[in-house]
Parts: sequence; C-alpha cells; structure tokens
Amino acid sequence: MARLDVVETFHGLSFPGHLHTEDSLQQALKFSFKDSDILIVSYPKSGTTWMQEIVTLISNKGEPQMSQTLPNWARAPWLEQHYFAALLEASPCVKNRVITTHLPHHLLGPTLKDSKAKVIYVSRNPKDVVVSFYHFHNMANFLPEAGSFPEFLNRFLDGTLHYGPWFDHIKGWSSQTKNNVLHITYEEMSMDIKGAIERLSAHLQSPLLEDELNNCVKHCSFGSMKDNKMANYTLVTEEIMDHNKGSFMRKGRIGDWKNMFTTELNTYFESVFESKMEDCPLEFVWDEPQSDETNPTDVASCDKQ
Ligand code: PPS
Repeated sequence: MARLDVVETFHGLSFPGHLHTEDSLQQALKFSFKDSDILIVSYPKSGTTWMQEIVTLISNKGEPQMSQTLPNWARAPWLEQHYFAALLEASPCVKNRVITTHLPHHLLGPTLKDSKAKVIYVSRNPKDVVVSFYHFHNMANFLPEAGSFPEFLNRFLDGTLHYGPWFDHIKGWSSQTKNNVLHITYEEMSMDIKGAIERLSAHLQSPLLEDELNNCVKHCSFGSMKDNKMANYTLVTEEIMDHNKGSFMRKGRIGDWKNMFTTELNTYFESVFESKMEDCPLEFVWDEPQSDETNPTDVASCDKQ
C-alpha cells in the first residue's frame, strides 16, 4: 500500500494516506485499552522514537537486544496506522503492550476515559518541532511538499499540516492530570536523561538497578540510536524516505530553530504563540543551557506537575 500522495481527512484533520486509512483511524477510536498497556503520545517530531527506545530499554532492564533486533514501529506500533492490528498481534511485548499515537486528546480522550493504561505524553518546544518537521517533509515522500520554510511555518501556525494543530495537541494532552499520565519533555530528556529515565521507570513501575539504568542511558543516546537501524529508519525504502535528502536522526539538539528562524519569523511566531497559548501556563525550554548554569531539576519544562 503506497498511497504516497493520498491525504486522509478525519474529523477535519489530515493524515498521510500512506500510513492511515479511514478505517484505521476509526478503529483507533474504538480500541480497547488494557490497564497494562503503555501508551506513548506525542505530536510528530517531539521525541517519539526516543521515547519508544527508552520504554523498550526500561522494559528490558537496559538490555538492547530487543531495540536492536526489532524496528521501533513493530515494538511500539502506532494505534492509528493501518498496519497496527497486525503488528500488535505479532508484538513480543505481551505483558505490557507498548502503543504509540499522534492523535490529539479531543479524538482519543473518550476512548481512554476509563482506562488505567500508563500514558506518557512527550512534548518539545514548538520552534524545534516545526524545524524538525520541515526537514522531515523534505525527506519523507509520504508527506506533502514542504515549500519554503516561511510557508511551512505559516502552515504549522495555522494548524493545517498533517496531524493537525500543535496548539490543540499540547493543550489537550497537557491538561490531563490523572495519575496514569506522565508529562515529560524532550528538553528534560536532553538535559538530564538519567533523571528522565528514573521518572519513567517509576511511572511504569519497572524499577532499575544502577547498572540497568546506566545501560538504558547508553543505548538511548543520540549516537547509539543514530547507528541503530531499528531506530534510525534506514530500513525504510528510498521510495518512501529519501535518505539522500537527510537523516531521520538529524541533529537531536535543543535550539536548532535558530538556524532557520529569521528575526522577523521569530517575532511573528511569538505573536501567534502568545495569543494561542494565552490560556495555557506551560513554559518551554528554547535553548541549550550553558553548561555552568544547568541544574536540570530547576529548569522549567512543559510539565504541569
Ligand atoms: S516522528 O516522525 O514523529 O516519529 O519523529 P520523533 O521521533 O517524534 O522526532 C524526531 C526528532 O527526535 C530526535 N531524536 C533524538 N534527539 C536526541 N536524542 C535522541 N536519542 C533522539 N532520537 C531521536 C531526532 O533527531 C529528531 O529531531 P531533529 O531535531 O530533527 O534532529
């Protein structure tokens, strides 16, 4: 099923038809979660693959065997994609199924309402999200033409890119305060991966010994994941992702937006951001902290807890 140019419209949002069908999207909203499920939720380019790797490693006590032999989309398949049911069926994660989704809360919330599944919402500062998404559009043949960066940024701010508005996604999921939902940011993971893994292992009730924790840290580093073909998407054919136009594991940094935003674009972004986030008290980390000022636990993050 290539459908590289097909756009699937669902509840007013567009999704790449290569990965989604009307039926797969409808099935997602009818899915029956088990309390033992682990659900990774993110807007695209917010650290999804990183979280899939971390959760796999925590579940395997830091042993990289599974994350190095099974592609990320088979270990933690996307709920809304058309191959979900087949992958879940074949998944080796029998005790705790790991599922991923990019769906916004207003669509998936009702499905999850009475579930105790362990949800992990991973978010990232939206300037880095839009830059990462832009570069990804240039290599992923199942996404529309990116156009120029200013045009792309407009579409991001208007909420007309695939997967819908970032603003609705972050506000919808961040307002979920039930105990089974953990909020964590890409920036938090970048600045203190060990602390982030400790929070995650506590949330997943999967305690780690010091050596196991250190192994998780080692195997989920940007360098390890960039070399891991089960996480870096090089298994995907050139027809679908043009690896000559970029890498999925591109930079893995906080603050790369500064290489794409002009002063004018930044001013424009900030005015839209301020008005759309007026009712939302989240704070974001926009820059890589200087090494002498970092106390990761003090840094504000997109976390309401
Ligand atoms: S997707 O397509 O939605 O699944 O993309 P997603 O995985 O959410 O985001 C991809 C970006 O995450 C970066 N990444 C990492 N950064 C730091 N450390 C690790 N280990 C890591 N793994 C993935 C990846 O490089 C993309 O960000 P950019 O800014 O484009 O480099």
